[in-house]
Amino acid sequence: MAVPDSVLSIDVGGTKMLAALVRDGAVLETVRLATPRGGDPSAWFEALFAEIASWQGRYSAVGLAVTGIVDDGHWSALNRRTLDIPDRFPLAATVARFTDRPVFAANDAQAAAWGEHAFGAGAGEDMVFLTVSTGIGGGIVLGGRLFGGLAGHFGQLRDDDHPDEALEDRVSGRWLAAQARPHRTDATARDVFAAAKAGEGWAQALVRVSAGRTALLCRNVQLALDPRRIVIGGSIGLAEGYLAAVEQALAPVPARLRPSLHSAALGENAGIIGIASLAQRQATSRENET
Ligand code: ADP
Ligand code: BMX
Repeated sequence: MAVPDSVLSIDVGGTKMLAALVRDGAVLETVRLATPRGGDPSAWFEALFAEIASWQGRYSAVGLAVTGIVDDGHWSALNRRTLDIPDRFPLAATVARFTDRPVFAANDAQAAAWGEHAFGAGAGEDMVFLTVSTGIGGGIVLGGRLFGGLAGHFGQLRDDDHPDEALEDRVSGRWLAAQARPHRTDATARDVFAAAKAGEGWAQALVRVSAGRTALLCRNVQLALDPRRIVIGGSIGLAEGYLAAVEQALAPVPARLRPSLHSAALGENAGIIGIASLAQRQATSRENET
């Protein structure tokens, strides 16, 4: 039987899980579920694999792009508010129970950085990817190399004024939703953008503050790594008006210091496309070793 050339990609964020069949940087099929945000992650994957049972036999490898840090196939949260994962959860081994294909796992934003570098707005150049989503994640690709480990976890930055609070807790979707509560009960970040578009001043002010903080982060990233491009993704980063607000906040910055910002060309698929490429590469190098 011919070996299928697609990869099963699974992206687990703090808000949503996306599963997809990906071939050569193109998404063939997708399934979306809300991230359960509680209980045993084994049950999340069991439910997800039940949902995509009909895809069995159509993929040669499995790629997992997850919020949090992955060390030797073990998954942990850096910020439990973004997603509360049991410490050193055996991610790769758990998913291997549901498939006979090789499994490769990485951080979601690092995978998305690779996707945008290879197939999207990174255009093969030195770049930093930022996702503004449930939290804030990031990935760095310099000289064609994707940095792993903690590299790019810009949402975890702290400063003197907020030593106990990660930057993402004052910028991301969770923050926008929490700040919206006095104005509208049960508001989501998406509702904030809808209200801003409808001309509501409180919502416009929240988007401006969040975008201003993202702009400052981009300015600092530029000084640290001097990438040719900073690519912005995530549902907040891609929401109407957000990138323009970040650009506006950067307008007074001297030209030599100002980053070149681009919207993620792969949109919400950056992570699943990136992890497919990384998983395929890993599977091929293992085959060559044997
Ligand atoms: P994840 O963090 O799971 O990767 P997202 O990138 O979709 O997922 O980010 C989730 C955050 O984005 C949530 O705060 C959600 O309310 C918000 N969000 C989702 N869709 C939109 C939208 N169309 N416009 C603005 N915000 C959105
Ligand atoms: C947090 C951190 C990162 C992740 C980023 C974006 C956890 C659980 N996650 O900074 O590893 O890349 O959020 O994640 O500590 P998302 O869910 O917002 O896409």
